[in-house]
Amino acid sequence: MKTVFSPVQLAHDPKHEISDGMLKPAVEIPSRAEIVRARILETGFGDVLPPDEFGLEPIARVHAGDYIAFLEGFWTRWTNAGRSGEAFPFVWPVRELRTKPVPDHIDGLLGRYSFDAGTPLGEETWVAARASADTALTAARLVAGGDRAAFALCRPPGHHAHADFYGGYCFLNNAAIAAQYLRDAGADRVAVLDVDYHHGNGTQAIFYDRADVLFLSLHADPIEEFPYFLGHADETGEGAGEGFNANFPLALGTDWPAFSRALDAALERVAEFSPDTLVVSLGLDTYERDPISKFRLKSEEFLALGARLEKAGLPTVFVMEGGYAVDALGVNCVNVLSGFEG
Ligand code: SP5
Ligand code: ZN
Repeated sequence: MKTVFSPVQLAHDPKHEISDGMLKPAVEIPSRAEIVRARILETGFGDVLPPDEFGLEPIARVHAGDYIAFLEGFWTRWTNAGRSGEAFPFVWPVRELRTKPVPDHIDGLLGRYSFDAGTPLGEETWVAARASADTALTAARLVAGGDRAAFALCRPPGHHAHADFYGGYCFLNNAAIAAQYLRDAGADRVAVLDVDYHHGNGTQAIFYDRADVLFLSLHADPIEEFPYFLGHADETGEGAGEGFNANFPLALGTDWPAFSRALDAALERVAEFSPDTLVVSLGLDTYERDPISKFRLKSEEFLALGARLEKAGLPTVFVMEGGYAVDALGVNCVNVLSGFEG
């Protein structure tokens, strides 16, 4: 299968994140994408193509206009406010506070359009996030055009980004943008299966009231893991979307046997839904040595994950999400893709 990747995605190069109550070295870093690309080339897995430019229209099918304008204009406003270096929010419109009117002040804007303080926003974030969305869109176009599968080597990742706020290292929801693109290109039903260690809160929220996009997520139980406030098993969709959202929260320490049982259950739901296309939010942070995560998948087991996804028998768009054990990320990611190819 083809891989899509743009070096523009490397421009987002954060130095720090706020985690464990302090400024720590950032983990969502450019070398993540570089090591995956290197592994694809070294194993001769397939061609690596640059993305096409889709403009803002397919992004605006998923994200709010004011949020897109915020991201686009952020760096100018930040520097005009006399700030430099990467930005972090520290105040949010939770519960009784108001989301409207949107504040003029840069710190109010940051809080309005984010949900965590763990996601550095810098000068090059917007250009890299757009390239990452173009990467997902190009992979979706390949599959819409008849390729059995394609791999979008996205970075920054996307699945934590909601329609109008960022967080969890994510700014534009690449998988959601790809799923909506597939719908607009003629697919009647699209399933998004998220196998990242963390719940795909953004993707869930974007499609929560819709019956045309089934969202399923396997992840660490939010009662004890980020994003904490979404991802429980009783979230099944609302309105027309009732029954079209499925969460599989798993215990910390989950290994491949337990993970693969949940995967089988999720894929059974996918089969009942009978989608035209499958989008896989491919996080590799379920790996046993991931520095921020607590599942126990081994490198060879990612081959089995890919093989199991192939058995669904669907045209498949792989969209990279998390995975922070950089040394092993290339092997683990390409193991999923080559397990799929068999
Ligand atoms: C795309 C994705 O995987 N985003 C994950 C965002 C997680 N952000 C919170 C990280 C908290 C890390 N806590 C580290 C504990 C080990 N010292
Ligand atoms: Zn993750």
